[in-house]
Amino acid sequence: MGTKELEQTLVLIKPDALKNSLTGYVLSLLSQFHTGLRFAGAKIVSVSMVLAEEHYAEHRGKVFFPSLLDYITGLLHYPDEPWKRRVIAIVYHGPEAITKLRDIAGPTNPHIARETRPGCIRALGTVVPIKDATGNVIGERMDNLIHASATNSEAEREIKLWFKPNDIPPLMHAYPVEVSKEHYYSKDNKLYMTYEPDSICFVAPGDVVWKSDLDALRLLYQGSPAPCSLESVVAKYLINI
Ligand code: 3AN
Repeated sequence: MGTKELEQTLVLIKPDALKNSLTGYVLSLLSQFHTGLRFAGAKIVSVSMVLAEEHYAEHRGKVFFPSLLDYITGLLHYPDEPWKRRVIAIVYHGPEAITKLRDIAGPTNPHIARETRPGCIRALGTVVPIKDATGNVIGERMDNLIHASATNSEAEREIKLWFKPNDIPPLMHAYPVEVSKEHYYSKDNKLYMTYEPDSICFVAPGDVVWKSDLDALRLLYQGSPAPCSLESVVAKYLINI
């Protein structure tokens, strides 16, 4: 898979869309009738800081990064109601899924979306000033309702970050999987293959795992450089735990 005909893409319906009750509207714009795309996976996610940081890793260090994390984890829209802090994560599958979803989402900045693409989803978003501790405006945050993967490689990284293979019907798997023969445990961001007190077992023998994750775990366990971090592998196993 990964060809234009059988692409997959990750969509996140973000906390501002949930708060403004736009979920149904967004889902109907993305329906098979309108896009020709099918659901491959869907889940309601309470986004942890680790998952947020991994998802937005490319923006680490930027002035808007802390605010972006507070936004995607739902802290900003539901400061006093933690149970409402959710994101709807969906994998869409079908021809030119990435381009179609980016097109319906529209430009990143809602102001630009309104000027250049009225009718796109992000035209309904807002831009919020980011202030420092003394109240000076130091940047802006874009509350743009929806995330859609930008490229094929981003889609692969993001789908594997948010979804386990078992969250997606086997016949719709876009990436190779492997059955683990080993246990893998995590504690304080360290990897173990035998139980340590207070560690979490995130992969057990018989579990179906993305092959690239198992390859990364083997390298990380040997202390070798791996193409992704331990956090990015573990994050999906800790979703909603
Ligand atoms: P997109 O979501 O359109 O792919 P990315 O991946 O560059 O855009 O950015 C991810 C998110 O980070 C955006 N959805 C937006 O919320 C935020 N963001 C990106 N660039 C900026 C910026 N220059 N100022 C503030 N927030 C930004």
